[in-house]
Amino acid sequence: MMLVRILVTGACGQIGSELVPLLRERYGKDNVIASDIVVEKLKMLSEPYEVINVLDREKLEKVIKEYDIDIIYHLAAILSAKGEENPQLCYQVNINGTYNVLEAARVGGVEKVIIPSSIAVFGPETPDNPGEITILKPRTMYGISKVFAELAGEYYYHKYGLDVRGLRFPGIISWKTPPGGGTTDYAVEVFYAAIEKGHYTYFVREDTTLPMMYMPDALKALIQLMEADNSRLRYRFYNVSGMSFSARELTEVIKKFIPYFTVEYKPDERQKIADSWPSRLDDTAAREDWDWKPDWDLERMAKDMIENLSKKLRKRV
Ligand code: AKB
Repeated sequence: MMLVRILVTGACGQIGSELVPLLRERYGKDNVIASDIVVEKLKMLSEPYEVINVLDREKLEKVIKEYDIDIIYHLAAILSAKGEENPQLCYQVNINGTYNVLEAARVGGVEKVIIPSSIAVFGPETPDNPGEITILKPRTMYGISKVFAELAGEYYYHKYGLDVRGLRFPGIISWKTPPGGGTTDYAVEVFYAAIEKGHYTYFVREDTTLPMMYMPDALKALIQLMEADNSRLRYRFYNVSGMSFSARELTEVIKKFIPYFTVEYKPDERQKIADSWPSRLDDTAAREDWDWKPDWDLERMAKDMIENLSKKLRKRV
């Protein structure tokens, strides 16, 4: 086990709420400091935690110094759909916030910063099944902010030797903490609705096909990339892929487990965002450079989601 002190921003979000307990198991409870803006939610993750708004660079610097932080997982972000409702807020949190984290890390002598990027860095001009080096012309503020995170991360790596790494995540499906404000949220919402009401109205067309990943694979990737030997890394930001499916295919799989489940498709403004993203992505580089391999496919993920969510919601299907 490495002896490190880790700070996690956005610790109460969909990924953070599962990553923090896993990191604490692996590196020791007291070595993983959870941070977020909502103290009530932080209490549920238990100590050590610190209330940090990533717009407050002084606080970031203070916490990094106080705990002698070696590694930061910078998860705090506004997702794509919420970012389109309020691009100004998205700019503030995702671009200024990321800049603050990188600067505080540089000044505080942090060794590594891990930042999730996203398929949102791609745009309509990106060819399908893109690799790492491709056209990055996103049409959302969220996508722009993730391109900023990638380029700024690379800049800090080459200019200051700060070891910034990241993953271009597809939509992440999980049952413990719901995502908030993403375009791919339908792939999580559908499970809640199937179990609670037996019916779901998608906000995308039935042929909408996007890359997705089950949370255990996302957590595995976040830890594996962080621990990877830097000399093997050709890129700072890697594509990772789990599975790709259309909304219709997702419905069909859920029906195998909940035969009475019915759906409607009523695309809204989020359709445009979904249409600007590739339907799958090439993660060959991650497989070659740090031995990435996803464990979950659509059918196993759906079965596991339904089993765990129906227990959580206390609803038999
Ligand atoms: C979103 O839909 O905004 C996120 C993402 C793909 O980054 N889930």
